[in-house]
Amino acid sequence: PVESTIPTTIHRSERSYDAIIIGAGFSGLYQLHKLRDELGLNVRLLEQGGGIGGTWYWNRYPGARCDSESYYYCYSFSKEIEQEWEWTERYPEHWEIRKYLNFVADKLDLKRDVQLDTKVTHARFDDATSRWIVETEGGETFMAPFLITAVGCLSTANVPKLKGLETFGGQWYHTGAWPHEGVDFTGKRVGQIGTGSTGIQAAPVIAAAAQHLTIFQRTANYSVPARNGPLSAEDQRSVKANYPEIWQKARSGTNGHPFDISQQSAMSVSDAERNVAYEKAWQTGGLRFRAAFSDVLTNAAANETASDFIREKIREVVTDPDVAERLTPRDHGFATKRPPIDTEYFETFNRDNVLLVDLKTEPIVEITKNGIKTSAGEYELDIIVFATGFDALTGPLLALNISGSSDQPLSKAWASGPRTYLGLQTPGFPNLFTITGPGSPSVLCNMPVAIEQHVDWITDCIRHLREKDLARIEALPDAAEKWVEHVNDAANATLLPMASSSWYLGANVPGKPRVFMPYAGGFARYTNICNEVAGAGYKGFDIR
Ligand code: N01
Repeated sequence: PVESTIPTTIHRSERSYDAIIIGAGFSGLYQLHKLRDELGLNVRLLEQGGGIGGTWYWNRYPGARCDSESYYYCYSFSKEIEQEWEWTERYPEHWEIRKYLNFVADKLDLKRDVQLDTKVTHARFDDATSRWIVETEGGETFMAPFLITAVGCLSTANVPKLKGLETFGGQWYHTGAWPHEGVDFTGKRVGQIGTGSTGIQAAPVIAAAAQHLTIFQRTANYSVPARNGPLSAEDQRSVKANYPEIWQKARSGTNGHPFDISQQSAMSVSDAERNVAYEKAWQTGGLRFRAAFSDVLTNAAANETASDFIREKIREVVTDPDVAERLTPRDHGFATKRPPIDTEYFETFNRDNVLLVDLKTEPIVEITKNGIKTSAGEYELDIIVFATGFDALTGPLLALNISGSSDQPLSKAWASGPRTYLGLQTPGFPNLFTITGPGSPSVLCNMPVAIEQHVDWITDCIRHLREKDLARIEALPDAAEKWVEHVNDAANATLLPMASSSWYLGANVPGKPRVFMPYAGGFARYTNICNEVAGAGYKGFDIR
């Protein structure tokens, strides 16, 4: 079995810890290892799910696999783990990532300090004792001077509030909370809402299994072929022999991926040369398509060349020109929203059992007992799949009901958008660290690389405090103010804020403040800033 048993005996009397971590995905597990095994702290990791894996515990929808390549969607901190573990495919499927995280957790004996099925409902900083008091749905209370959230950026499912959903006579599922036993689509009429990275992965697999699939698309999306496939023994050997260079390259670039970004502007070459470069990148497949030219994400004209190349590919692949046109994105540039990668997504629309409904021309009016009713008519369905994304970045943190010094709620501190210093801390919330928090590279980076940098920084910071016999660290308002400004400037130096329906901006959740949340200034630059801050005695933080 993928998930091995975790001891359920908890020392119920022992409620005080040196640190509490929330979340048992890539972040939380590594943070536990560092604090417990390197600093010797007494740590409790609380996890809502019934197993470890974080996002990969929940996301088991058909076709769910990582868009980063397996050989670098993993930890780099242990040579032993790196050499022992074998990935089977270029892009790992969800079960293989869970298996990997279980392998790591068993190897490091982490599970004894992980408490599963434990949903945190409140976390409050007690000024009198300088401790975090964490409460759970089960009525337990935990205390520790340090609280570290490792709750991920895309873990709060966004199920749109559609009129009549409760009247639907069939089954409905959100991809981010997929039933562990799977869903049998055989003979079923399925409706899928959403064509982001998730929907684009799921649609071809659902179409192959279901009697019929209707895809409800609000915003047409670009996608590049993933070109997934098994890894050969030679691939494995070569990666394992080259890990030091791979990690060095991943950390020294803008996005934590170990591939080179072309130094050439898309505008500096002839149309023919440009097409050759895009075609080569298209054949290679995957997220590295963005790296075909240096300025795809910074120069609108350059971006348009990439967008046009993909639009042409859609027209080549999709046989019905009307369907091809409706699938062609025109309201945003390629990769200004997180670019999906796919296995036969556009080809899926050539199947006889697949129908595209364009919600821009016929919006959803309501969900009925029998299916989905748009302004043009009713589509009868047995199953509805919501591939409608997440309340990204801030959602998982706000869901914890955190209140800081003087009982200030995080929801109030972030009422007009997240305000952090380095994405690591928020003024008024002493000793609270947010791994891959808003204002850090997080989702614009290969996640494990971003996570390791944050965890290493937090660990060094806590070590520093303990060595100096200091009890409290808190981001200064001024430093956070300047950081938020810098995050905005970094975003505005790119084309990223221009995609008006992007979850980077919070635009997918009605009522959410429109603020560009991740740090777009580049991973290497960000790391240097964090190191400088620490090197200068934690400049911008109040430490006492
Ligand atoms: O979510 P999304 P996702 N009515 O928000 C539509 C990561 N990820 O789960 O664009 C109708 O991107 C919405 O339409 P619009 C990755 O970072 C990683 O696909 O807002 N439609 C959109 O089409 C990714 O970016 C991997 O107009 C509605 C879709 O639903 C992130 O997760 C795999 C709607 C949501 O797209 C999120 O991806 C998958 C409504 N009311 C995901 N509300 C791997 O690396 C929303 N939509 C494995």
